[in-house]
Amino acid sequence: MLAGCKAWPEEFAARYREAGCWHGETFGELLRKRAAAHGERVAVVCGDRRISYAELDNRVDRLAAGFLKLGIKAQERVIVQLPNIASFFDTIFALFRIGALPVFALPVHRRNEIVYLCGFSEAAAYIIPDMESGFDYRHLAAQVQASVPSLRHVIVAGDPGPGTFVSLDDLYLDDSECSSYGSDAEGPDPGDVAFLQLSGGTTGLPKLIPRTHDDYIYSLRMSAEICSLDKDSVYLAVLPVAHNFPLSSPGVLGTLYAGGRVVLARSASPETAFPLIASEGVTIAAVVPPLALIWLEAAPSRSEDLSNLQVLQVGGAKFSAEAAQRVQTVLGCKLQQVYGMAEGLVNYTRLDDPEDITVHTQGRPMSPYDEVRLVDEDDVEVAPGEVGELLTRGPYTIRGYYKADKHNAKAFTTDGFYRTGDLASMTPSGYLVIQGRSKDQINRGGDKVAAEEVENHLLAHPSVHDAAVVAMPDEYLGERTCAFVIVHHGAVSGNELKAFLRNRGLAAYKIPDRVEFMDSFPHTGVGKVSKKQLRELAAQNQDVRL
Ligand code: J2J
Repeated sequence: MLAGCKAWPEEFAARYREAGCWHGETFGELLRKRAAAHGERVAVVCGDRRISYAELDNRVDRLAAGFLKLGIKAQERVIVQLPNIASFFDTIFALFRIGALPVFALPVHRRNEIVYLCGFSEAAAYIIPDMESGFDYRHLAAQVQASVPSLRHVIVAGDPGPGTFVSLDDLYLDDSECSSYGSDAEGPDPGDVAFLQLSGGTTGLPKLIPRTHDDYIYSLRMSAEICSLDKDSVYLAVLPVAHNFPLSSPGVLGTLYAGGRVVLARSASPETAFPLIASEGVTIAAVVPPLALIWLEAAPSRSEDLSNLQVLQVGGAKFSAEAAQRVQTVLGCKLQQVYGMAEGLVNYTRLDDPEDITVHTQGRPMSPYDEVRLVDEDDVEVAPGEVGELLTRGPYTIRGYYKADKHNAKAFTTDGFYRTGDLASMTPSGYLVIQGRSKDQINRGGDKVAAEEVENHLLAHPSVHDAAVVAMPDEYLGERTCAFVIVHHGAVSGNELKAFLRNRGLAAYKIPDRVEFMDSFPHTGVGKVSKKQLRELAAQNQDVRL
């Protein structure tokens, strides 16, 4: 396994293989088989382009050969920061095929995140679009390259500009040239890491999640089965496809696993998504709760025919029961709640569950081999029905973050359970209800913000003596961030602090929505900053000066 990654202990690996979870297949082989089975059927729709399975497989071979020719080697890390465009699939499958490892960045990430990802993963290349949503990623890449000299290549999907950046389009070799780079010759092992996914994070620096071909393909197979995907399924990707939910639950990869069709949307707005649902006959789509609210509000006044849509998946953050019960009547489709995490465990309400379960629970584990425990602060199992922290291990849940031994000792139990930091209870029939969170994170409508990361950036400001970042309730996003700040000298305004964070290259969703100044922080009995009290203060919309 890749250095810096923790494999499953052999007895577990043997169990997962014997049980048939891990089939010993790689992503490269998977695509090859789907191309053989579905040849001319459309795999990906991107704007006016319709790409068949055979074409995708061929493009992937040609790009894989191009990556090899450029000098990208097996196990090398490549930061992939692409929006919902067809090149995303060529790129990741080509990297999978040569055993190079995509590191999935989100389009919203900026200099701070990307410099860290490139440096920490010692990336060989960084792949970007030219422009997207008015933002020029080539400017970002130039800054990144200046900070991370070891980065060998910046590859641009689109116009690479005048400098040294490489055009992705130019990397596709001709069929005749491909054989000399024999991308299939030494494919990766199914037990190897296939890519690194980004964790929502609870610490000062984001963590990387190593997922193997075996474990991820198992999660796709189970997801596709639970969501009844087949070759007639049409999945609409409105969330950024690099995120674990639209990537794999069952997402775009689960859809390709099932031989279905992926329709890529550049925007999640009803104005973009609804016409696509109508014209492409979309059968399933996945959204985060704030987006579900927007779709629910827009639907009654829109004229598109949404009747093909059978399932709307909602996940990433808690969906209110009030909104959940409107999905079927307003959108005319089944609601499926999805509670998952890039570290592994994914829970689904099942398509034949009664409304009471789909509205009031966040589903149950997708695999019979998922182990789930709800424990108190001493790691003792709570009584049935009580709330506890959810611990989990299983055939597609990692045993450790990449190069993070110290953090792993805290984030995993000694017997390999991942501490999710989520507080949940379980119904008698085994469904989970998310009740809150023990981790120091803000869930901004599905976008996860690690409080410590933002606090560290605030502390870098010369006027800031101390900072504490907490969640405050929000009608649409569920939560927004509130930063409490103690200033030690000089005057600084909330807007100046926000601008300071933006200038440090922090992604926009991490910039606090509100900044409040205080003279001192409330403390707990043991002298720690009481985030509980700060959350209560933030929830009251009043002058919080103490
Ligand atoms: C409450 N909190 C939820 C839900 C995730 C499928 C779906 C989502 C993710 C994801 C994913 C929640 N209700 N329905 O990777 O494959 C919060 C929890 C969890 C964290 C994980 C998937 N669904 N959450 O959101 O890695 O706190 O993955 O631990 O981004 O989101 O975040 P992330």
